[in-house]
Order: sequence, then structure tokens, then C-alpha cells
Amino acid sequence: MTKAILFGSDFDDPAPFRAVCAREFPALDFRVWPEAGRLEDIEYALIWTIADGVLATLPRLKAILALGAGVDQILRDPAFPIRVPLYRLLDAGLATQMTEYALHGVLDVHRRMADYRRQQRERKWLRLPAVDPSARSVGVMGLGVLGAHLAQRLAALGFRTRGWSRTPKVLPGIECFHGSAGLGAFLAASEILVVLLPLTPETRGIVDRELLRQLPRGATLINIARGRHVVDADLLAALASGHLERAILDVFHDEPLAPEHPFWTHPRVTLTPHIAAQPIAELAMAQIVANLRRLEAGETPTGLVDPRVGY
Ligand code: NDP
Ligand code: OXD
Repeated sequence: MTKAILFGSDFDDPAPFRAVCAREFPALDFRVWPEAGRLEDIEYALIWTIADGVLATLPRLKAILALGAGVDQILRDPAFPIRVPLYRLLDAGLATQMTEYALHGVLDVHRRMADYRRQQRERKWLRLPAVDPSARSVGVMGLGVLGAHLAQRLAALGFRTRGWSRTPKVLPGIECFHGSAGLGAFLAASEILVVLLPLTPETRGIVDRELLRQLPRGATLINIARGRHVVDADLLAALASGHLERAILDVFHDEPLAPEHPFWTHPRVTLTPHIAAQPIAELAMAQIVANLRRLEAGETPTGLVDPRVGY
């Protein structure tokens, strides 16, 4: 009987994945959606995104391997086949890049580089007071693979680092908060807030007026998780009122960001096109190959997602 793997992505090039599969799993037929062939052959799906309903039509699907760390773009399918295990990428080069991106933003704010850029435009020579990192608090929402890595690096640089997660955590040098009960205290002293949460029914729209109001006046938001965590109108209002000083955004409700969106030209918004972290192809492939081997051997793969909680 033919065994096949179905590749689906509106973003990734299938060619390197096809080459690796042909080398490592010659018995698996590699197919790229929408050229799925006989649906009964498909045992594995390797996807970033695929049209809603497709996964549910694959009668012998044994596992879904995500091409990213986040899986909201897969789980949003109303017909997602909950019986089929979904495995996501763990790190695969993302943690270092996320930390670089967030640190770049944190240090830019901490060292008041926006003020110095303005002063340069005005040919103004003015030394602003220095702040020790121990007097600067940074809050990281989400203490998973990526958030915990960032929080540890922030703490190592001497920042007052706080973290928020769904379940309790103990991380050396990091003040940890959890659940809705811990959110207010976490936000109250987060001068720079970095969002590294998965997008789930609980976290969609979490960065709204009420949340932003609880940050200290003059705070900065760095969103490197998903655009739908943020209520755009509430963010723009918080910037307009001056309660929020800056926003550094890598992700948006709809991507690419529409040319007419006010974020593009807002003087206190810095944006990038969802590049905070991109899986390193070799590392992602090695993880996928290892997981396929485990599946073929009847062993447990890494990165199991709980579709009921959404991550
Ligand atoms: P993990 O699943 O490892 O970590 C998620 C963290 O969020 C956990 O600490 C979890 O808490 C916490 N969390 C989840 N739900 C809630 C909630 N309701 N309240 C409080 N905390 C919550 O994910 P990763 O660190 O691997 O990735 C995080 C996200 O980063 C991805 O889901 C993706 O959306 C985004 N991403 C963005 C990229 C970009 O380029 N912009 C690239 C890669 C990823 P607990 O520990 O208690 O389970
Ligand atoms: C991911 C992403 O989730 O690239 O991996 O956003």
C-alpha cells in the first residue's frame, strides 16, 4: 500500500522538505497540497497552513507535524480532526532570534535611542540621565520555550524581569506570576511588556484597553507573538493618550499589513514583517525527521499540542 506525506504551506518552499523526505523516508510519497492524490494514502501532514476542512478528509492521517512553533493557524480550522495528534516545532532556532529581536527593542527603549535619533535630526547635543537595568522592569507574557529563554537573558543582563504564564513557574532571577489572578500585579510594574503567548481562545484580544491601562504610564509594548493578541484600536488609543510611549510590532491581525493601516506611519510604532524569528531550515528539518522516525517506530514525538487549550 502507498504511504504518503502531504505538505501544505502558503509560505514555505516544499523543495527542501521533499529532498529530505526522499533521502530519509524513500517509502513515503511526498505530495504538495492541492495535488494530494489518493487521500487514503496520506498518513502524515507537514503543514504551516492548509485550507479549512482538508485535514478532516484524510481517513488514514496518523499525525500532523507543524512547520512552526505556533499552531493557531492550523487549529483555527473548524473541522480540525481532534483525534489526530499535532506536533509543533520546539525552538528550531527561534529562541535565539526571538531573544535578539526583543533585546534589540528593550535596549532601544532602555537607552532612549528614539530620543537620541530625534536629537540627531535636530542637531541637539543633550545627555539624558542613565538608568541602571536593575531599575528597569521588563515583563514577558508567556514563559514557554521562547519566553523563558528571553526572560533568562534579560535577567542575566540585570533587568528586573517578570514573567506571566498560565500555570505556576519557578525560574531563577525572574519574578513569576500566573493566571488571571496574577495578571494585574504582573502588569503594574512592566515598563516594557513583551508578548510571547500562543494565540488561543483565552489570549485572543488580551492586549486590550483594560490591559494597557494597567501598565505603568510611558510603557512600551513589544508584540512578537500573534497580531490577534492585540486590539489595534485600543493600542492606537493608548498611544494617542500618551499612556503608552511606543509599540514595536512584528505581527498583525491580517498579514501582510494593509497599506492603509495607521501602524505604517505612526511616529511611535516600529514594525517588521513577521520576522522576529524564523525556523532555521536545517534545525526544523532535523526535528521533523526525528519526529517522523519516532512515529514510524511507534515512539512518542516531541512538541505535542493540546488542541483543547490551543497550544
Ligand atoms: P510555548 O507553548 O512553549 O509557551 C507558551 C507560554 O504561554 C507558556 O508559558 C504558557 O503557560 C503561556 N500561556 C498560554 N496560554 C496562557 C494564558 N491563557 N495565560 C497565561 N499564559 C499563557 O510557546 P513558544 O514559546 O514556543 O511560542 C510562543 C508563541 O510565539 C507561538 O505560539 C507563536 O504564536 C509565537 N511565535 C511568533 C514568531 C514570530 O516570528 N513572530 C515565531 C515563532 C513563534 P504555561 O507555561 O503555564 O503552559
Ligand atoms: C511560528 C511563526 O509560529 O513563525 O513558528 O510565527
